[in-house]
This record gives sequence, structure tokens and C-alpha cells, in this order.
Amino acid sequence: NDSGRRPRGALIAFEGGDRCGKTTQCSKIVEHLRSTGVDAVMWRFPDRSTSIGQSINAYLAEQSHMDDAVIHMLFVANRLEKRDEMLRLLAGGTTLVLDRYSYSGVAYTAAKGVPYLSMEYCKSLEVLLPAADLVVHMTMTPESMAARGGYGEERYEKVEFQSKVMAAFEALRDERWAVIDASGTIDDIHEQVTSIVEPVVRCAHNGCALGRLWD
Ligand code: FDM
Repeated sequence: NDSGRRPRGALIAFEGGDRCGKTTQCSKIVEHLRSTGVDAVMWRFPDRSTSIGQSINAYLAEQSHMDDAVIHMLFVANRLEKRDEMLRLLAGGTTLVLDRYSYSGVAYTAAKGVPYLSMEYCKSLEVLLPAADLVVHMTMTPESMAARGGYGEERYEKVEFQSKVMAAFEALRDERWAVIDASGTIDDIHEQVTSIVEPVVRCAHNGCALGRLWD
């Protein structure tokens, strides 16, 4: 950084089906990064604290019904309402670890198979947002996810649907994705996550550019 600018933070998204351990791994990597002196924070999408987030929460808890296109756009809007703050934090050097992001947005809606909500259309609604420097895709079979505690409480937690979500995630993969077997132990997975995340944080600190979805 000879330009005198502060090194930017990295944008790292954790993706995968429900109950695969994303939240645990996000917390652990943020804690690890902080212990090594990296300024890092964890966010989750949907952000249920905003008024849009509360509508999303009611939908996920099956307390309300919405048209598939409308709920899709609420998920998008819930990211857009955080966009400025995201960009500000990254530019200020903070690494953001996201528990779900646009990739979930596209994969879950595309998995519904509604003809006018194609994967291409869903992708087009995300283009105002920055691309993650790294997507950590945690994979396990829908059957083993279903065997985990709490599964089935929310709208999308059904084995057949989760298989479609998995296929949609696979279709979105590119060279920025790392795939991790989520059926291992918490510590083994954390070790793998650490070895993948650290170089990406260094790259961001060294000035590699933040991309846009889906360039
Ligand atoms: N989800 C999440 C979507 O359908 N679209 C999105 O854009 C996002 C971010 O919401 F079933 C789904 C994925 C999951 C639910 O659950 C959120 P968690 O437990 O908060 O990750």
C-alpha cells in the first residue's frame, strides 16, 4: 500500500444449506482473525433487525404468505439497505464475514423452479452489490442436515427442497468458491476454513480489487 490508503478488508461469504454449521464457523473464524490482529466482524443475511428483515422473518416462520417474486425482492432489498455500510467498513479496513449473502438469495429462489424467477433473472438483481472475495460453500447431504437439531422449524427446511438448493449452489460456483465438507468436526472444519480465509484477507490488505456481482 504505497498509495497511502488504508488497506481494505475482505468480503467473505459462508453459504450452504440450512443447519450445516455456517453460523458456528463464521463466529469461529471472526474470533480467530481478531486474535491475530485482523479487524473483522460477522454479519448475517437476512438481517432480521430491520423492518424489511422483520417481514422476511415472518415469512420464514410461516406466519405470513408472500408472492415468490415479492419475498425474493425483499431479500435483495435487505442486502441493498446494508450496502453503503458494507462498502464503508470494507474501505476502512474491516473484514466482513457474512453468514449467507447474494448466493443464498439466488440459490433459494431459483430452487423454487418458478419460470419467471430464473437463475439469470435472480442474478441480475444483485449487480449493485460487491462480490465476495471468497465464498466458503459448506456441503453435506440434505438427509444429514435434517438429522441435526432444530431442523424443520422454518419454511425451507425440507429435504427435497434442500437438494434443489444444493444443485443451484453448484451451478453458481466459480474460482472464488471453496467447497468444504460440513460433516467433519467443528475443529477440523475451522482449521480448513482458516487456511482458506487467511490468504484472502492478506490479498485484500495488499490491495487486490473488490469485484462486483457477477463480473
Ligand atoms: N434465504 C436467505 C433466502 O431464501 N434468500 C436470501 O437471500 C437469503 C439471504 O432464508 F432458509 C433463506 C435461506 C434460509 C433462510 O435462514 C435464512 P438462516 O437460518 O437465518 O440462515
